[in-house]
Amino acid sequence: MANSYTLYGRQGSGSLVVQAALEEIGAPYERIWVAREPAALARLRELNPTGRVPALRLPDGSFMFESAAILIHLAAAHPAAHLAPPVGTSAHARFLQWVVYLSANVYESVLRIYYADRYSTRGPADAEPIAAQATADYHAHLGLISEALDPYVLGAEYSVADAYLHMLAGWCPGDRGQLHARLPQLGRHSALVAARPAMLKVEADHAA
Ligand SMILES: N[C@@H](CCC(=O)N[C@@H](CS)C(=O)NCC(=O)O)C(=O)O
Repeated sequence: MANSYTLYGRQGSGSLVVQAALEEIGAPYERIWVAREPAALARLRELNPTGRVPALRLPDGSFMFESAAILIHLAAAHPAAHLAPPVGTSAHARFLQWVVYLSANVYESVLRIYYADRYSTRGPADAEPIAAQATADYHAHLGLISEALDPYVLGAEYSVADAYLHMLAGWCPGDRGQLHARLPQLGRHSALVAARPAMLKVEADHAA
């Protein structure tokens, strides 16, 4: 589709938050699920050399990857959607802080949990302790950002950082109820974000 976005993703992957942002914006977009076959991965690498999702084709035909960068770009490109505070304000500085925090810490630890065998030259032999440390890190990172919730990451105003946190906290290994019992403000946050029409639509698409 010319003049619209094309989102490359997979069900249950980090493309969920980008899709939620596109829905909030109301921008036309095509959503493509990338298969795991070698040919599909080779095609993905032509667009995104990391071979990962999400990747986004912009309306001018260029491509970008890295979920945090995509979210920051979409919020800046569509200010009327109010997905971030105005650029240059101290509220925007805090927005950048938390989006980068989520990417560099929460997303990073969740990848160590689910791809633990990639983090040692011994492969699966070390996966168990690597995943255990990653799980501890993930909970510590979620605990830190939960301290900021009031009820959203930036206070009273929703931003796309909230959708990012909601997605990443939803990937909690084990019982999410226990996570929310330990971090009740995170449980309240999750309920608020999950009830947004854009998130309801996109979570249903990812669960279908
Ligand atoms: N730093 C990247 C991480 C993307 C990433 O690792 N995505 C996962 C899915 S959530 C993926 O593509 N995994 C497939 C693989 O690594 O083989 C981002 O934030 O976009």
